[in-house]
Amino acid sequence: MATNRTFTMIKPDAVQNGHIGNILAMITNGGFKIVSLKLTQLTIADAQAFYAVHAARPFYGELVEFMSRGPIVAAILEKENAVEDFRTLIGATNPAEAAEGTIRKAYATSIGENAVHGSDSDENAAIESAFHFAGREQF
Ligand code: RTP
Ligand code: MG
Repeated sequence: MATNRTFTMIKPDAVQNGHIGNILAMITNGGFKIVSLKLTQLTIADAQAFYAVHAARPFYGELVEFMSRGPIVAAILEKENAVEDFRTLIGATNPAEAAEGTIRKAYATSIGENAVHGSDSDENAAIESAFHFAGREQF
């Protein structure tokens, strides 16, 4: 499998709860190289656009409010089989179903406030990376 990239956010709950350092450690210990990294905050319009695929879902309004309520960490990660391996490292959307050793098992507090995002395809990883990082910020 060729080395490729995925995109992640440490969500406002995990930033607010002081977990940035521990989550970045789990990411690098999991074999991912950080190739872009920033602390930033989504506006409501940013969060609406980022999660537009979920616009018809009942939790959309809550999700947009949550994702824009405080700072996040955005990062681009590189590893062989990055998208799939990172989804494994973060664990199930609902922390009650997340496996031991996953980031969500350790740091998510609910299905909505679940500590981290991971892209679900190579195509979305590229779109989401471009949403957050200019070309000169991608190393
Ligand atoms: P993400 O996109 O953030 O990595 O999460 P995911 O793929 O595991 O889950 P997805 O279905 O894409 O949902 C996006 C985010 O919406 C919130 N959510 N809330 N209240 C609910 O039932 C509910 N379901 C989903 C979560 O923050 C989820 O990560
Ligand atoms: Mg998703």
